[in-house]
Amino acid sequence: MPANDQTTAAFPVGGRFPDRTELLRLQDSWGVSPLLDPEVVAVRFDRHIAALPPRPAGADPGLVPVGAAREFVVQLAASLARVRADHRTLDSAAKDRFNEALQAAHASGAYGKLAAAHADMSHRMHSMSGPIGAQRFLPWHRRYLLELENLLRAGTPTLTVPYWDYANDHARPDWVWQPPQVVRDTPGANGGSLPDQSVIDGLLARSRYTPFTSHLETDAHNQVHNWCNGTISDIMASPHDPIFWLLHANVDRIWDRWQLNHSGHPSLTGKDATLDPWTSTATDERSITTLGYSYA
Ligand SMILES: [Cu+2]
Repeated sequence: MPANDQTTAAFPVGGRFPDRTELLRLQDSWGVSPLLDPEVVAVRFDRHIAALPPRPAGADPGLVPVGAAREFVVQLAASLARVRADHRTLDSAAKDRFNEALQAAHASGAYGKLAAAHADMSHRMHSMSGPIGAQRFLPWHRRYLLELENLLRAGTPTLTVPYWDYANDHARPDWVWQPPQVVRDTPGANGGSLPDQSVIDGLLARSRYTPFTSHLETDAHNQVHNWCNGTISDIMASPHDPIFWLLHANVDRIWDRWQLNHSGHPSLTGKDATLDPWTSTATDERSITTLGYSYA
C-alpha cells in the first residue's frame, strides 16, 4: 500500500474535538492510563517524600532515600491495580459482581455490623458533632469505605467500590442492590439537591482544609443524601442502603483531587485523631496511594 494511503487512513478529517469522556475512552483504547498523568504522579511522589520522618541533620535535601523511592513505586503500582471507577463505566457483569458481593456480605451479617457503626454518634464523624467532627468527617469516611471494600474483597479479591459522580450524573444509581427494608423514594421529592460541577470546582479552589471540608460536607454531601430520599437520607441508617458507598467514594475522590493541589489536612491530636471504632489515625488516611487505591 502506498505511504500516502496509510496517512489518509490513519487521520480521518473532520469532526469536532473529543469531550472528556471520549478522550478517556480513546486513551483507554491506546492503553494509556490517565492515572499515570506525570504531573499527578510527581505530586504524589513529593507528598510521599514530605511525609517521611525527619532526615539526619546535614543530609542532602535533594537526595531521596532509595528505600523511600522504592516504597513509593511499589505503593503506586498497587494503587493502580485497585481502581475505583465511575459506576457508569461498569458493564452488567461488573455490576452483578458488585451486587453479589454486597448480598454475600449482607447474608453473613458482616454488612449489618459495619453499617451499624454509623449509628453510633460517639465516633464523631460529622460536623453536627462539633469542630472535632468536622475535622474527622473525611478521614473517618475514607477508613469506613476502605473497611467495606476490604470486606467485599475478602470474597471477590478484584472488586472495588464504584463512585457516583453526582455533579455530572443526575440519576440515583438504582442498579445497586436494594436490601430488604431499605427504602428508596422518589429522588428530590423531599428536599435536598445535587451540586453541579461549578460547586465542585468552587470547593476544589478553597485553599484551607477546614472551609474545604465544611463546604464539601454541607453542599456536596448532606444535600445529596437528602436528595436521594429514603433510608440513605437518615444519618444513622444511611449505610444500610449500599448507594451510600458510591456517594462516599465520590466524596473521597473529591478530597483526593483537592489534596493534589493543597497541603492542608485535618487538625486532630491525641484521641481525637484515632478514627474509632478502628485504630487507624487521621494521618494514616492521608494518602490514597499509601492506602493502596486510586480513582479513574
Ligand atoms: Cu454521608
